[in-house]
Amino acid sequence: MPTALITGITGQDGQYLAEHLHGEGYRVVGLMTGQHNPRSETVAADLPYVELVPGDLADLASLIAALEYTQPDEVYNLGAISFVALSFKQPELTANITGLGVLRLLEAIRLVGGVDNPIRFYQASSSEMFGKVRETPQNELTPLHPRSPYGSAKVFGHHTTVNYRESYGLFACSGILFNHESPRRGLEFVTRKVTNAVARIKLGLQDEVALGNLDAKRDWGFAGDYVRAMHLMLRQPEPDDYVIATGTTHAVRDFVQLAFAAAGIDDWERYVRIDPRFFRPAEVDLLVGDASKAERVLGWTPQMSFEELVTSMVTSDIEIERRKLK
Ligand code: F7E
Repeated sequence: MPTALITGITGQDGQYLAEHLHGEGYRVVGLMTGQHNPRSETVAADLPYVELVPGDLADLASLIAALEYTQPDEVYNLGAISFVALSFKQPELTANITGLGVLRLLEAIRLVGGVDNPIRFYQASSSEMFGKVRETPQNELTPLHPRSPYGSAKVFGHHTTVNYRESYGLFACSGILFNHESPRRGLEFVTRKVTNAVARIKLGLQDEVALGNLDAKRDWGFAGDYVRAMHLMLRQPEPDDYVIATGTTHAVRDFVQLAFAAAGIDDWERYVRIDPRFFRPAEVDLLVGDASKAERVLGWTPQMSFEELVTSMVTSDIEIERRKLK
Protein backbone atom coordinates (compact mmCIF):
# COMPACT_ATOMS: atom_id res chain seq x y z
CA MET A 1 0.00 0.00 0.00
CA PRO A 2 1.59 3.33 -1.00
CA THR A 3 1.80 6.02 1.70
CA ALA A 4 1.17 9.74 1.27
CA LEU A 5 2.03 12.44 3.80
CA ILE A 6 -0.04 15.63 3.46
CA THR A 7 0.71 18.97 5.11
CA GLY A 8 -2.33 21.24 5.35
CA ILE A 9 -4.58 18.24 6.01
CA THR A 10 -7.23 20.40 7.71
CA GLY A 11 -7.62 22.72 4.72
CA GLN A 12 -9.98 22.38 1.76
CA ASP A 13 -7.38 20.77 -0.53
CA GLY A 14 -6.00 18.50 2.19
CA GLN A 15 -9.47 17.04 2.71
CA TYR A 16 -10.21 16.49 -0.99
CA LEU A 17 -6.74 15.04 -1.61
CA ALA A 18 -7.02 12.68 1.38
CA GLU A 19 -10.35 11.39 0.03
CA HIS A 20 -8.93 10.97 -3.44
CA LEU A 21 -5.79 9.13 -2.33
CA HIS A 22 -7.75 6.94 0.10
CA GLY A 23 -9.99 5.98 -2.83
CA GLU A 24 -6.85 5.10 -4.80
CA GLY A 25 -5.77 2.67 -2.07
CA TYR A 26 -3.25 4.87 -0.23
CA ARG A 27 -2.40 4.98 3.44
CA VAL A 28 -2.93 8.70 4.14
CA VAL A 29 -1.05 10.49 6.92
CA GLY A 30 -1.67 14.15 7.78
CA LEU A 31 0.79 16.49 9.46
CA MET A 32 -0.94 18.22 12.36
CA THR A 33 0.38 21.42 13.92
CA GLY A 34 0.02 22.50 17.53
CA GLN A 35 -0.77 21.13 20.93
CA HIS A 36 -4.30 19.70 20.97
CA ASN A 37 -5.24 21.28 17.63
CA PRO A 38 -9.09 21.51 17.69
CA ARG A 39 -9.15 20.78 13.97
CA SER A 40 -7.85 17.25 14.63
CA GLU A 41 -11.38 16.37 15.82
CA THR A 42 -12.84 17.52 12.49
CA VAL A 43 -10.34 15.39 10.60
CA ALA A 44 -11.10 12.38 12.83
CA ALA A 45 -14.84 12.82 12.20
CA ASP A 46 -14.75 13.57 8.45
CA LEU A 47 -11.72 11.55 7.37
CA PRO A 48 -11.51 8.67 9.89
CA TYR A 49 -8.96 6.78 7.78
CA VAL A 50 -6.39 9.58 8.01
CA GLU A 51 -3.59 8.99 10.49
CA LEU A 52 -2.28 12.16 12.14
CA VAL A 53 1.36 12.82 12.92
CA PRO A 54 2.62 15.88 14.83
CA GLY A 55 4.82 18.39 13.04
CA ASP A 56 5.16 21.97 11.95
CA LEU A 57 6.50 23.64 8.82
CA ALA A 58 8.35 26.04 11.15
CA ASP A 59 10.31 23.21 12.78
CA LEU A 60 12.79 21.16 10.71
CA ALA A 61 13.37 18.50 13.38
CA SER A 62 9.64 17.81 13.61
CA LEU A 63 9.48 17.33 9.82
CA ILE A 64 12.36 14.87 9.90
CA ALA A 65 10.65 12.94 12.70
CA ALA A 66 7.34 12.93 10.79
CA LEU A 67 9.04 11.58 7.66
CA GLU A 68 10.98 8.94 9.59
CA TYR A 69 7.78 7.77 11.26
CA THR A 70 5.59 7.89 8.14
CA GLN A 71 8.07 6.52 5.55
CA PRO A 72 6.03 8.12 2.74
CA ASP A 73 6.21 7.39 -0.96
CA GLU A 74 4.68 10.79 -1.71
CA VAL A 75 4.66 14.11 0.19
CA TYR A 76 2.13 16.82 -0.67
CA ASN A 77 2.95 20.25 0.73
CA LEU A 78 -0.43 21.99 0.98
CA GLY A 79 0.26 23.69 4.32
CA ALA A 80 0.63 27.47 4.23
CA ILE A 81 -0.63 30.80 5.43
CA SER A 82 -2.89 30.85 2.37
CA PHE A 83 -5.01 33.97 2.83
CA VAL A 84 -3.51 36.82 0.79
CA ALA A 85 -5.11 39.54 2.94
CA LEU A 86 -3.61 38.05 6.13
CA SER A 87 -0.19 37.90 4.50
CA PHE A 88 -0.16 41.73 4.32
CA LYS A 89 -0.80 41.86 8.09
CA GLN A 90 1.65 39.09 9.00
CA PRO A 91 4.30 39.09 6.26
CA GLU A 92 7.06 37.59 8.37
CA LEU A 93 4.91 34.66 9.50
CA THR A 94 3.84 34.15 5.88
CA ALA A 95 7.44 34.13 4.64
CA ASN A 96 8.37 31.67 7.38
CA ILE A 97 5.56 29.15 6.81
CA THR A 98 4.56 29.60 3.16
CA GLY A 99 8.12 30.23 1.93
CA LEU A 100 10.75 28.80 4.28
CA GLY A 101 8.41 25.94 5.20
CA VAL A 102 8.96 24.54 1.69
CA LEU A 103 12.72 24.69 2.14
CA ARG A 104 12.50 22.92 5.50
CA LEU A 105 10.33 20.15 4.11
CA LEU A 106 12.62 19.65 1.11
CA GLU A 107 15.67 19.60 3.39
CA ALA A 108 13.96 17.02 5.59
CA ILE A 109 13.14 14.88 2.52
CA ARG A 110 16.73 15.21 1.27
CA LEU A 111 18.15 14.17 4.65
CA VAL A 112 15.74 11.29 5.30
CA GLY A 113 15.53 10.00 1.70
CA GLY A 114 19.27 9.50 1.18
CA VAL A 115 20.79 8.57 -2.19
CA ASP A 116 18.37 7.65 -5.00
CA ASN A 117 15.75 9.38 -2.89
CA PRO A 118 12.49 7.48 -3.45
CA ILE A 119 10.21 10.20 -1.98
CA ARG A 120 8.13 12.12 -4.51
CA PHE A 121 7.29 15.71 -3.57
CA TYR A 122 4.41 17.99 -4.61
CA GLN A 123 4.57 21.73 -3.95
CA ALA A 124 1.36 23.77 -3.95
CA SER A 125 2.47 26.73 -6.03
CA SER A 126 -0.06 29.42 -6.86
CA SER A 127 -1.29 31.69 -9.64
CA GLU A 128 -0.69 34.53 -7.15
CA MET A 129 2.95 34.25 -8.27
CA PHE A 130 1.94 35.84 -11.61
CA GLY A 131 0.53 38.85 -9.77
CA LYS A 132 0.81 41.85 -12.09
CA VAL A 133 0.55 39.59 -15.09
CA ARG A 134 3.07 39.89 -17.93
CA GLU A 135 0.95 37.93 -20.42
CA THR A 136 -2.52 36.45 -20.75
CA PRO A 137 -3.29 33.61 -20.36
CA GLN A 138 -0.54 32.61 -17.93
CA ASN A 139 1.43 29.40 -18.48
CA GLU A 140 4.42 27.62 -16.91
CA LEU A 141 6.87 30.02 -18.62
CA THR A 142 5.12 33.30 -17.82
CA PRO A 143 7.45 35.59 -15.78
CA LEU A 144 6.53 35.96 -12.12
CA HIS A 145 5.59 39.30 -10.55
CA PRO A 146 4.02 38.68 -7.11
CA ARG A 147 1.90 41.42 -5.52
CA SER A 148 1.71 40.29 -1.89
CA PRO A 149 3.84 38.74 0.85
CA TYR A 150 1.90 35.54 0.11
CA GLY A 151 2.78 35.68 -3.60
CA SER A 152 6.44 36.41 -2.81
CA ALA A 153 6.63 33.50 -0.37
CA LYS A 154 5.06 31.19 -2.98
CA VAL A 155 7.66 32.33 -5.54
CA PHE A 156 10.40 31.35 -3.08
CA GLY A 157 8.78 27.95 -2.52
CA HIS A 158 8.37 27.43 -6.26
CA HIS A 159 11.97 28.25 -7.14
CA THR A 160 13.22 26.19 -4.19
CA THR A 161 11.26 23.16 -5.44
CA VAL A 162 12.75 23.51 -8.94
CA ASN A 163 16.18 24.00 -7.37
CA TYR A 164 15.98 20.77 -5.32
CA ARG A 165 14.93 18.87 -8.43
CA GLU A 166 17.86 20.24 -10.40
CA SER A 167 20.46 20.08 -7.58
CA TYR A 168 19.66 16.76 -5.93
CA GLY A 169 17.66 14.90 -8.58
CA LEU A 170 14.64 14.90 -6.28
CA PHE A 171 11.31 13.93 -7.83
CA ALA A 172 9.82 17.35 -7.02
CA CYS A 173 6.84 18.83 -8.88
CA SER A 174 5.24 22.21 -8.61
CA GLY A 175 1.56 22.59 -9.41
CA ILE A 176 0.74 26.20 -10.25
CA LEU A 177 -2.91 26.13 -9.25
CA PHE A 178 -5.31 28.91 -10.05
CA ASN A 179 -8.13 29.67 -7.57
CA HIS A 180 -10.08 26.56 -6.67
CA GLU A 181 -13.16 26.54 -4.51
CA SER A 182 -15.79 24.22 -3.05
CA PRO A 183 -18.36 24.01 -0.26
CA ARG A 184 -15.34 23.28 2.00
CA ARG A 185 -13.62 26.58 1.20
CA GLY A 186 -12.75 28.72 4.24
CA LEU A 187 -15.15 31.57 5.00
CA GLU A 188 -12.39 34.17 4.64
CA PHE A 189 -12.10 33.67 0.87
CA VAL A 190 -14.42 35.72 -1.31
CA THR A 191 -16.35 32.84 -2.90
CA ARG A 192 -17.39 31.15 0.34
CA LYS A 193 -17.87 34.48 2.09
CA VAL A 194 -20.39 35.35 -0.62
CA THR A 195 -22.18 31.99 -0.80
CA ASN A 196 -22.47 31.87 2.99
CA ALA A 197 -23.86 35.43 3.05
CA VAL A 198 -26.30 34.63 0.23
CA ALA A 199 -27.59 31.65 2.19
CA ARG A 200 -28.03 33.72 5.35
CA ILE A 201 -29.71 36.58 3.45
CA LYS A 202 -32.03 34.07 1.77
CA LEU A 203 -33.02 32.66 5.18
CA GLY A 204 -33.48 36.13 6.70
CA LEU A 205 -30.48 35.77 9.04
CA GLN A 206 -28.41 38.62 7.58
CA ASP A 207 -29.23 41.89 5.77
CA GLU A 208 -26.13 42.57 3.70
CA VAL A 209 -22.58 41.55 2.92
CA ALA A 210 -19.55 43.88 2.96
CA LEU A 211 -17.04 43.26 0.17
CA GLY A 212 -13.95 44.88 -1.35
CA ASN A 213 -12.85 45.03 -4.99
CA LEU A 214 -15.56 43.57 -7.24
CA ASP A 215 -13.56 44.20 -10.43
CA ALA A 216 -10.77 41.65 -9.79
CA LYS A 217 -10.93 38.72 -12.19
CA ARG A 218 -10.13 35.16 -11.27
CA ASP A 219 -9.97 31.78 -12.98
CA TRP A 220 -12.09 29.74 -10.54
CA GLY A 221 -12.25 25.94 -10.67
CA PHE A 222 -13.46 23.15 -8.38
CA ALA A 223 -10.98 21.96 -5.73
CA GLY A 224 -12.06 18.32 -6.15
CA ASP A 225 -10.92 18.46 -9.80
CA TYR A 226 -7.61 20.11 -8.89
CA VAL A 227 -6.42 17.51 -6.34
CA ARG A 228 -6.59 14.85 -9.07
CA ALA A 229 -4.00 16.86 -10.98
CA MET A 230 -1.66 16.88 -7.94
CA HIS A 231 -1.71 13.09 -7.79
CA LEU A 232 -1.26 12.73 -11.57
CA MET A 233 1.88 14.92 -11.43
CA LEU A 234 3.55 12.54 -8.98
CA ARG A 235 2.62 9.49 -11.10
CA GLN A 236 4.53 10.66 -14.19
CA PRO A 237 7.88 9.17 -15.27
CA GLU A 238 9.59 12.59 -14.85
CA PRO A 239 8.97 15.46 -12.41
CA ASP A 240 7.82 18.76 -13.90
CA ASP A 241 5.74 21.89 -13.26
CA TYR A 242 2.15 22.35 -14.44
CA VAL A 243 -0.43 25.12 -14.55
CA ILE A 244 -3.84 23.88 -13.38
CA ALA A 245 -6.72 26.15 -14.39
CA THR A 246 -10.02 26.25 -16.28
CA GLY A 247 -8.96 28.81 -18.90
CA THR A 248 -11.96 31.05 -18.21
CA THR A 249 -12.06 34.16 -16.03
CA HIS A 250 -14.85 35.98 -14.19
CA ALA A 251 -14.98 39.17 -12.16
CA VAL A 252 -15.83 38.93 -8.45
CA ARG A 253 -18.98 40.88 -9.43
CA ASP A 254 -20.04 38.00 -11.75
CA PHE A 255 -19.56 35.49 -8.96
CA VAL A 256 -21.68 37.60 -6.61
CA GLN A 257 -24.45 38.06 -9.16
CA LEU A 258 -24.56 34.35 -10.00
CA ALA A 259 -24.53 33.32 -6.32
CA PHE A 260 -27.52 35.56 -5.52
CA ALA A 261 -29.31 34.33 -8.65
CA ALA A 262 -28.73 30.71 -7.58
CA ALA A 263 -30.74 31.53 -4.45
CA GLY A 264 -33.47 33.20 -6.51
CA ILE A 265 -32.39 36.78 -5.66
CA ASP A 266 -32.00 39.03 -8.74
CA ASP A 267 -31.49 42.49 -7.18
CA TRP A 268 -28.15 41.53 -5.60
CA GLU A 269 -26.85 45.13 -5.47
CA ARG A 270 -29.36 45.89 -2.69
CA TYR A 271 -27.51 43.50 -0.41
CA VAL A 272 -23.86 44.35 -1.17
CA ARG A 273 -21.96 47.15 0.59
CA ILE A 274 -18.46 48.12 -0.52
CA ASP A 275 -16.11 48.38 2.44
CA PRO A 276 -12.57 49.76 1.89
CA ARG A 277 -11.30 47.48 4.68
CA PHE A 278 -11.44 44.61 2.20
CA PHE A 279 -9.29 46.32 -0.43
CA ARG A 280 -5.66 45.15 -0.55
CA PRO A 281 -2.53 47.34 -0.65
CA ALA A 282 -1.80 45.86 -4.09
CA GLU A 283 -4.27 43.84 -6.13
CA VAL A 284 -3.94 41.05 -8.67
CA ASP A 285 -6.33 42.36 -11.32
CA LEU A 286 -6.64 39.51 -13.78
CA LEU A 287 -5.80 35.82 -13.69
CA VAL A 288 -6.56 33.26 -16.36
CA GLY A 289 -4.53 30.11 -16.79
CA ASP A 290 -3.44 28.05 -19.77
CA ALA A 291 -3.53 24.41 -18.61
CA SER A 292 -2.82 22.90 -22.04
CA LYS A 293 0.40 21.25 -20.80
CA ALA A 294 -1.52 19.48 -18.02
CA GLU A 295 -4.10 18.33 -20.54
CA ARG A 296 -1.44 17.10 -22.98
CA VAL A 297 0.91 15.37 -20.50
CA LEU A 298 -1.34 14.43 -17.58
CA GLY A 299 -4.58 13.96 -19.50
CA TRP A 300 -6.16 16.33 -16.97
CA THR A 301 -9.18 18.53 -17.66
CA PRO A 302 -11.54 20.20 -15.18
CA GLN A 303 -14.95 18.54 -14.91
CA MET A 304 -17.08 21.12 -13.09
CA SER A 305 -18.22 24.34 -14.76
CA PHE A 306 -18.19 27.77 -13.10
CA GLU A 307 -22.00 27.82 -12.93
CA GLU A 308 -22.12 24.35 -11.33
CA LEU A 309 -19.47 25.39 -8.83
CA VAL A 310 -21.32 28.53 -7.72
CA THR A 311 -24.64 26.70 -7.50
CA SER A 312 -23.17 23.80 -5.50
CA MET A 313 -21.62 26.22 -2.99
CA VAL A 314 -24.85 28.20 -2.55
CA THR A 315 -26.94 25.01 -2.20
CA SER A 316 -24.53 23.61 0.38
CA ASP A 317 -24.48 26.84 2.41
CA ILE A 318 -28.28 27.07 2.46
CA GLU A 319 -28.33 23.48 3.73
CA ILE A 320 -25.72 24.22 6.43
CA GLU A 321 -27.54 27.36 7.62
CA ARG A 322 -30.92 25.56 7.62
CA ARG A 323 -29.50 22.75 9.74
CA LYS A 324 -28.23 25.29 12.29
CA LEU A 325 -31.79 26.62 12.66
CA LYS A 326 -33.18 23.23 13.72
O1 F7E B 1 -9.82 36.88 -3.20
C1 F7E B 1 -11.40 40.11 -4.00
C2 F7E B 1 -9.94 40.11 -3.58
O2 F7E B 1 -9.27 35.94 -0.97
C3 F7E B 1 -10.21 36.86 -4.55
C4 F7E B 1 -6.06 31.77 -2.24
O3 F7E B 1 -6.51 30.44 -2.26
O4 F7E B 1 -6.29 31.93 -4.62
C5 F7E B 1 -6.66 32.54 -3.40
O5 F7E B 1 -6.21 33.89 -3.34
C6 F7E B 1 -10.45 38.27 -5.04
C7 F7E B 1 -9.34 39.26 -4.69
O6 F7E B 1 -8.54 34.72 -3.08
C8 F7E B 1 -13.39 40.51 -0.99
O7 F7E B 1 -9.44 41.44 -3.52
C9 F7E B 1 -13.31 41.40 -2.97
O8 F7E B 1 -9.08 40.05 -5.81
O9 F7E B 1 -10.89 34.69 -2.45
P1 F7E B 1 -9.68 35.52 -2.34
P2 F7E B 1 -7.13 35.14 -3.72
O10 F7E B 1 -6.56 36.33 -3.06
O11 F7E B 1 -7.31 35.18 -5.20
C10 F7E B 1 -4.88 31.83 -4.87
C11 F7E B 1 -4.67 31.07 -6.14
C12 F7E B 1 -4.11 31.33 -3.72
O12 F7E B 1 -3.08 30.69 -3.89
C13 F7E B 1 -4.53 31.78 -2.36
O13 F7E B 1 -4.01 30.94 -1.34
O14 F7E B 1 -11.63 38.76 -4.42
N1 F7E B 1 -12.34 40.45 -2.92
N2 F7E B 1 -13.96 41.47 -1.80
C14 F7E B 1 -12.37 39.88 -1.70
N3 F7E B 1 -11.64 38.87 -1.18
C15 F7E B 1 -11.94 38.49 0.09
N4 F7E B 1 -11.23 37.46 0.61
N5 F7E B 1 -12.91 39.10 0.83
C16 F7E B 1 -13.68 40.13 0.34
O15 F7E B 1 -14.56 40.64 1.01
